[in-house]
Amino acid sequence: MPQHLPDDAPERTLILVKPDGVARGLTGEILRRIEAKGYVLKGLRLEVAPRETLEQHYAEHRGRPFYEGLVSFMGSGPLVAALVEGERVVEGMRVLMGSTDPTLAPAGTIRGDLGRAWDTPHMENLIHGSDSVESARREIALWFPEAD
Ligand code: IDP
Ligand code: MG
Repeated sequence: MPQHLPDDAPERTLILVKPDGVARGLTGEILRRIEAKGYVLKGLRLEVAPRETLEQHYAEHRGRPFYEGLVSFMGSGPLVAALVEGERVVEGMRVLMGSTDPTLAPAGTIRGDLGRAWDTPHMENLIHGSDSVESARREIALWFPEAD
């Protein structure tokens, strides 16, 4: 939680509709599911992300075999960055998204219903969501510094 917000401020998470989601015209469907769940959009931006932002965003994956492909894919077209708020929204969004591999993500989830494997070394799975409150804090500072 940003320093100036009280401890009981609503939980927030950083969501990205990845370039595959935007290119496939699924931005509306993905945001619809987030809003239908009852979470609230507090920030929303369409952009081609600078490589430096993507390198910072995925710093934990540097050195992995899929890292270069992942970073270049994430910069290959516009993505949508969303600041999303709600009670237990970090873990709630992870459930709504489904597991990382879209082939194995359960039906009913964003990745399970809308994603599939393609012939790429990286995984195209439509959406990013912060994996912990701590990661959310770091990622919100990166993507929405004005809201931090
Ligand atoms: P997450 O997006 O479900 O949190 P992470 O493990 O944080 O998954 O990985 C970040 C992203 O890197 C994934 O969403 C996916 O696009 C890609 N990725 C993760 N693991 C692999 C892999 O083993 N092969 C290819 N791409 C991967
Ligand atoms: Mg992750």
